[in-house]
Amino acid sequence: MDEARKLKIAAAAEALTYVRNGMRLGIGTGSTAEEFVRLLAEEVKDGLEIVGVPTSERTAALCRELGVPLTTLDETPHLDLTIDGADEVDASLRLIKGGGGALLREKIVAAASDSMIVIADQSKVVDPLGRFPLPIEVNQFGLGATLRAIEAAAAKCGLAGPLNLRQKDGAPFVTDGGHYIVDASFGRIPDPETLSNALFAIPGVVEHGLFIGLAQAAIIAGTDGIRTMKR
Ligand code: ABF
Repeated sequence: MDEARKLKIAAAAEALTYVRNGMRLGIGTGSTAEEFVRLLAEEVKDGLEIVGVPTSERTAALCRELGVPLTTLDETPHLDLTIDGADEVDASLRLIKGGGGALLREKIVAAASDSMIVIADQSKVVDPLGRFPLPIEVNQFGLGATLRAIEAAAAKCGLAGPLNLRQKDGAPFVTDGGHYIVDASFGRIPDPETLSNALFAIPGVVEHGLFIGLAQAAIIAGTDGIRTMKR
């Protein structure tokens, strides 16, 4: 097994220690979250009773395959804990998410949870955010106008950079919610709160990948062991 996967499994295993019998869980998306699902499924086989809300169709399919019981936010609107990966984490536990294309459901699920724990390897810890292009989920309607508005909003925050419409198999990538994703390479984002508010003011922006004030802890796996960052 390669070193990167070992670190993902180590972070996922530590996150599992926070899971208690009877919990309603938000279940994240991405390769680190998938390791968590695999470990969780083993515990379920051994008698752990939980229900989970998956943050993507991809995660839902893996949970079904491995026998992790699922529910929805309609049936279970209040969750105890969400465990999810991230593309970047800063020292204040502000995140960039959305590299896996599931940011809207991930944010809805995290916001419905009493707490959110991020699982990641050391390479995801940055200062400041912005090395990873910021995913912005946009309505398909009015794409050109929305791109122009994103540029203007970024400029007001002193930011600029290419906006790339995410592609898959030669066509625009479409999210589980039926939207497009624009990957914004702004570089360093010194004031994520101001950028977040500026993006939310654009009607065509459905959601963006800045997660601010949602994570209570981040379990970070490095070659020298595991550490837990807390707010
Ligand atoms: C999801 O998966 C995302 O929000 C993030 O984009 C990605 C992280 O994936 P991985 O764990 O594969 O690096 O959590």
